[in-house]
Amino acid sequence: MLPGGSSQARAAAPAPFRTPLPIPRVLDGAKLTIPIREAEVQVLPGARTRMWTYGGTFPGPTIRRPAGHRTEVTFRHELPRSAGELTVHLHGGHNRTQFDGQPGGLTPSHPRSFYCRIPSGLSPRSSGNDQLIGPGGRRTYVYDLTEDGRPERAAFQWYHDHRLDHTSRNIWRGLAGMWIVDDRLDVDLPLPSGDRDLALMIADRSFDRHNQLTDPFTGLQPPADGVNGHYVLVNGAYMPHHRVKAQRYRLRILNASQFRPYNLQLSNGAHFLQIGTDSGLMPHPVRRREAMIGPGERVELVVDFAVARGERVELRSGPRHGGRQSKGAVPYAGALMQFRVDSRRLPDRTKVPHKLRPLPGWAEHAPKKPQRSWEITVGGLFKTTWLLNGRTFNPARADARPVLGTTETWEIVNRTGVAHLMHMHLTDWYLISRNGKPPPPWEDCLKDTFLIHPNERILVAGRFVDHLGKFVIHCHMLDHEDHGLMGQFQVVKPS
Ligand SMILES: [Cu+2]
Repeated sequence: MLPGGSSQARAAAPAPFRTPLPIPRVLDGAKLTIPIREAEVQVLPGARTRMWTYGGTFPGPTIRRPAGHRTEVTFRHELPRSAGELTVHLHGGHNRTQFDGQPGGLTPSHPRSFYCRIPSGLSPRSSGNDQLIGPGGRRTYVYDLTEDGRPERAAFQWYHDHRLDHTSRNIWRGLAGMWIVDDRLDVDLPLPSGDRDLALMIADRSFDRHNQLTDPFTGLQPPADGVNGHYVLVNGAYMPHHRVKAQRYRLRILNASQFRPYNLQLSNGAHFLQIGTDSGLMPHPVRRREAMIGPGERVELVVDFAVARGERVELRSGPRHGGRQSKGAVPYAGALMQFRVDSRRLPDRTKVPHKLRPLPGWAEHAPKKPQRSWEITVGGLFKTTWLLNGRTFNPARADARPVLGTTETWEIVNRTGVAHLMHMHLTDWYLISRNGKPPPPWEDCLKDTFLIHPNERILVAGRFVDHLGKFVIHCHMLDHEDHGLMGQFQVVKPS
């Protein structure tokens, strides 16, 4: 049986491009409260889908804030008790450890971990359980949106659940939303803005014939534990359409899927300019015809619809031209959504400057030799798990101790037959090399999530500033992260 519950009666495929693209409401206040609650969400035509939501919608509200402006978000856990404890991670943020959405450990409602060897009897502090949100409870996360004492880089980030063993299930049920950080440099560039700045969350899901989400998570075991949904949704709708003017648009695109990568292309074969990655603007735009994003990754593209006046253009995902097609890195093939381009000719005062945001000095001067190595394997006799340096996740253990104020270069090696997407919390990372070769221009910049093919070895550098404490490093294929592929580093004071 294919993951995704193909043994169950499946929802019939709706006609494509009927539904208008949903635009999640934008919250821009300094103090926000978001209930985490069940809601009936119109995903497919017909019956609504019962989901777990941030604030009643899927995706949750988009939070948009200026860099350097302290932001407090109170999440209230109003889901049924059976959901257990929750935790919220702002992916891409330079968060303090206590506001980073730690996965936590074992609790009375989650007394055993099937895949992770977690000692019993850990204190609430060492397990991170003191930072979880219990049913009926609430927690206020404080985000400074700063890095090294200054406003952080503008970037397209997202927030989602990160609970031990249940991240994949919790996000599948709906716990994901987008987050945009703006800053002066980005806002002052003559890039498309306002309703020509579109944030798109791509996520696949499977539904039964009553339009309810399937539960594809039982019985999955590494290395065959990647869940693919039958329907690819954009902002929570199946193959929506969006009316655009014949002008340039900035598309911020997030892959919030469990396992599936998308190789983004336009159906008219047009080029676009990639201007950003996970970590915001790149040093220079890169002209491309396709851009691959795996789970957790983001790209920002400027598409000029003036060349397609009066036409319909699909954003689609298709085969890669070049690049490896390893297991886990084979992109979805098909349309994602449709743009209906207005036929009127319009002036366009936007442009994409050749210089966007320079690389920070630390990235160019990072050590070329790795101080730390992380090796991904799969193992086990009776039950297989993913392993990072031979071990599964234990919230009380940290496997690296970078010193505050330093830059470290890390090696990550994939010794499995499946591609992985490694994500390191706390800071932005600079990709130095893949298998000893310098990266292509669209990876020669800062990012926070990295595709690593089987038998590939990457070198990445990160700078540890502002925050002491424990942070996780894990695969962003959500079932992999739930099934052992997660470790921790602890930022320590200089001795
Ligand atoms: Cu993985």
